[in-house]
Amino acid sequence: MSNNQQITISDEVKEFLKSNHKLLINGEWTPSSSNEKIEVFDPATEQLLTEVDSGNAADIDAAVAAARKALTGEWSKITSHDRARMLDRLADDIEANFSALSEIEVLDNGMPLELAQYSIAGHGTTLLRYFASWANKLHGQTIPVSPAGAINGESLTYTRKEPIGVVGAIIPWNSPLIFAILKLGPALAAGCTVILKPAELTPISALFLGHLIQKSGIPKGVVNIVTGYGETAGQALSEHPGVDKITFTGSTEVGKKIVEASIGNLKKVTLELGGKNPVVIFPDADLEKAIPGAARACFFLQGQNCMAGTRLFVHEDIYQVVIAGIKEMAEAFTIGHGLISGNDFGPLISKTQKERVMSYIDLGREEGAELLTGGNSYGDQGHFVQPTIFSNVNGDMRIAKEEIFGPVLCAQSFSSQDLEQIASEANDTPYGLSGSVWSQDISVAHKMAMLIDAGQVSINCHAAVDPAIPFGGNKQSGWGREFGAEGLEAYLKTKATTVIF
Ligand code: TAP
Repeated sequence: MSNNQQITISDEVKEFLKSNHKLLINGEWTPSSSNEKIEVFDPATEQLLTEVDSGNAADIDAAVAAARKALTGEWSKITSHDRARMLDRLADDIEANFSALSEIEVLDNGMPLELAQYSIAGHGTTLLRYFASWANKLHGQTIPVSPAGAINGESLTYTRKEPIGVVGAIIPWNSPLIFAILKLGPALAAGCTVILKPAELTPISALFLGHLIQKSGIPKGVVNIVTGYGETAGQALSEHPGVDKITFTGSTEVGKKIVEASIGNLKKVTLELGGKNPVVIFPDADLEKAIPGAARACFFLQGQNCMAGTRLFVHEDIYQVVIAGIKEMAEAFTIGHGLISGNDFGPLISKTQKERVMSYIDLGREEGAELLTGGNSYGDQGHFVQPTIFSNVNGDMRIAKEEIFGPVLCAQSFSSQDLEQIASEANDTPYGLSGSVWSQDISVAHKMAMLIDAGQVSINCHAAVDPAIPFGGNKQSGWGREFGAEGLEAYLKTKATTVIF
């Protein structure tokens, strides 16, 4: 079994990979003060792609100083219409570099090319334009009040929306470019300045974006990009007294460290964390849609997706049909390098991640779940793991509760008519990010959606994402919401002003 297929990398991307990648601080590409480098590998071939600078606490200091200065400098004087135009210009430039960015995302992360293209065009630039269109619509209210001290109640109170300040944005490796854009879009629309810390495993698209930001007209120091390790650069950013807010996407474990590190100056914190999301299929569901929907819900991005529907609950009357259909789809994926046309299932991000997923597969066998398909790594190079399905899983098993972040579906049947009982099983994890319900009965579907304890639930689809739909987790899946008006609000603070005449 070989996955040693020859790939072609465009000259433009080859040139970019060869360049000397530094940190973007105060509008200049600046070498890290440590002179240390991080090697970046293609997860499908394990070949070295490039090296980037490893930023440390001193570099974070410099980036925070630049962002603080920029916050009250030229950036604060720019009209909101011009802020919107700059974000639109950045979206234009992303579109103009669509091909190179898609290729970089595949090389860096391993996702199939079609998925990279879809995510950049369908989410990335759409997100940026969505938030650009908010930049000139941020306003407060006038409030009729009679505060103590007002003579005859003659007073006026109004509120202003002000940028929250300097934002530290720490992002994961599973959709690197989209997460960079998701943090930058609302922060810049709100008038904040940013220090972006990409994941050590996937820093390349953020650096490419840095070059586009330099051309967009956004003033120097407004966006700073510090590549580096979480324990050094990420920790320094979270602790820094000059940072007003941390917006973090990543694991629940690191999210808790961010909260602890932020206590010093009581930073505002937004957390988008892990998930272990239920997919509940009722006997009246349209199986033509539910079966492929459930397969994609789990195996999209090889399961390295916080919204992955990895816990499948199917009514016993249709359990065998649904499981057989998903198994057929899982076995039909073409595994291989994302740049080879036709491959629709890529590698996991790293050797560590592959070992972690394989250890959960071993655990599933030990816990007595029935392995229906997959269960092995794949090929002689790269971090590939076969799409894997466990049947007859029960809620006491660790594979049913813990986030695996890989292509492992844990399926179980239910016989109950009692929606509250089904929901209590579906909700029986520390997470509450996402979920889906499949039924033709609108009462059952909506009631079940209400009972699922998650930040967003989809009916007859899974993981419906749009820049306007609030997105975030309950329980240990996070704090706050991104996307939509709530996502923007997280980068604003309200000032109330009262005048007594
Ligand atoms: P993490 O290990 O949590 O890493 C996320 C980011 O935090 C990386 O940039 C990482 O740097 C940095 N980091 C690590 N330790 C840190 C520390 N002590 N202080 C500050 N920053 C630190 O997550 P991951 O493995 O990249 O991504 C997988 C996890 O992210 C999964 O749990 C998944 O569910 C979650 N995720 C959630 C969402 C949403 S929207 N809820 C979306 C995608 C992923 P390094 O790269 O150097 O480690």
